[in-house]
Amino acid sequence: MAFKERVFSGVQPTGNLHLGNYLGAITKFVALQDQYDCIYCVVDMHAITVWQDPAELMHATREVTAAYLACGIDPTKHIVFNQSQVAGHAELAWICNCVARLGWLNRMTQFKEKVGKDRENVSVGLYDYPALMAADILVYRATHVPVGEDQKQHVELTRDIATKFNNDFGASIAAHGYGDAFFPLPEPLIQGPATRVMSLRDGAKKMSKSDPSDYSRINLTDDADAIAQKVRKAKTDPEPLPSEEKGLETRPEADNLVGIYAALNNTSKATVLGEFGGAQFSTFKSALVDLSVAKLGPIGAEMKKLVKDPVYIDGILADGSERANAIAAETMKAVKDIVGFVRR
Ligand code: AQP
Repeated sequence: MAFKERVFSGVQPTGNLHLGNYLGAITKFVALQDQYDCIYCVVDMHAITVWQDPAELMHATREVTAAYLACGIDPTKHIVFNQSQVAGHAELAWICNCVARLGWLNRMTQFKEKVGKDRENVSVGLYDYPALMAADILVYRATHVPVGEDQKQHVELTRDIATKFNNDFGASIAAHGYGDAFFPLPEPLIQGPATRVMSLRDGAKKMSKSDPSDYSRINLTDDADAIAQKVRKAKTDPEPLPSEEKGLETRPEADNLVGIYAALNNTSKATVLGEFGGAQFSTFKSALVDLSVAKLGPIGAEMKKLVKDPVYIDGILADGSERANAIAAETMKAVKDIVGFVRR
């Protein structure tokens, strides 16, 4: 069955939006606007799977919205909203819970990495995060999901849930006139030289909002001085840059910085090495500072301006939520019929 092409993705309002979120996700969101109908969500229900201070959660929700706008997402042509304003996410998550198998969730590496040895004390919500993410995508019957590499497994789980729903309820789906499949199998869109941006302090660790060291990441709201300091202090090795990509294979920190440069400059690692091969890190880092400040400076400034106007931001989220809800409510009506829930 052919599905209408639609993009869905989201970012958690958990503070410290960073270069990884920007290069791995938000730049992709912006680029896809020309080709698809896009729905971009601030996933505040995902955020509370770990404790969030309520006032900070509200601020962070507005800040992620400001980042979307400052990076160039058009909320009039597309949909920008926060998850908790559309009840369909939670409603469909329950159905996804009942379709997903425990063994599938037990395999999720992000959960294992996040909880470490503290498994008994984390929230049930954190464990169930991927089922809610499946609902986020499926409630819009989205076909494409731009994400960083770390979310690939969750999109694959979404495909498994969609497949099992389509199979389990196949007869009911056909009887209600939806053909042989109600949910599309969404494609993860993970491309380019910075799908997994690493910590500036440790080339083996993902750049992350929750890293205790602020020097591990470049935040979207960092000013030019902070960006320069962080790039200059970024861990490297004593060798000059190689001229070929192969030379980066055993040098994770160098590989990361070259990938960041390439992504910010919209080019490939090979092109960057063509220019900087043989150069010392001091030369390359100066160029990276200039490029980062040129690209991120205007975004940070616009974000700071936008968050000063919460009424404007809340208006964008309210309008987006209304339009998102119209789509989600249609899906939920159909899902209830398919599952066999009596409804008004
Ligand atoms: N380091 C990264 N490189 C590339 N993409 C990344 N993303 C996150 N980190 C990187 C992508 O950004 C989008 C939004 O992420 P999120 O906020 O929903 O969740 P996250 O992956 O848990 O982000 P963090 O920063 O890593 O938070 P913590 O510290 O809580 O673990 C997603 O598409 C993600 O792939």
